[in-house]
Amino acid sequence: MAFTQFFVLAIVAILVPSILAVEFMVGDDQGWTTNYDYQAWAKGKEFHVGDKLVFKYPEGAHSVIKVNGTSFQQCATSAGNGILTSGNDVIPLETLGNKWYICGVAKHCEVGNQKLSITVSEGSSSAARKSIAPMYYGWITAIFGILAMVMV
Ligand SMILES: [Cu+2]
Repeated sequence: MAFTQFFVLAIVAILVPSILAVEFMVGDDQGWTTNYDYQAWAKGKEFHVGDKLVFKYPEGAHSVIKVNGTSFQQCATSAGNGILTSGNDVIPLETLGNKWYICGVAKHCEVGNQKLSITVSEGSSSAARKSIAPMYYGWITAIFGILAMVMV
């Protein structure tokens, strides 16, 4: 019995932090494609460490390459950066600063403007986070409290 409770609580403790992270569907309904204004899409959005970018597209139609600022400007697709091609590419934002992503297929970047640049900032300033974070710490406290009781 105690083990079952522990198991359930452990799962809750693992799942709850995922609520804090935001998953950004790049291009929203349009996904990752050509002739879409990704700068307009990114404008007004706040990206934080722990969030994720999801690039959705028909497999084989596009790709996602993380590049530096210079390669972004030039649409230069050097192989060393790693290329994602699954059509459902999830990129966790792990560090602060500017991130650049381009499509490596044909001239999608040059001609189709299939490129995205974002800035990952620290802190959690969005309203949603502010309301969720205290709830999360409340949960953790409750979980440890119940765990302590169960363990006795
Ligand atoms: Cu493409």
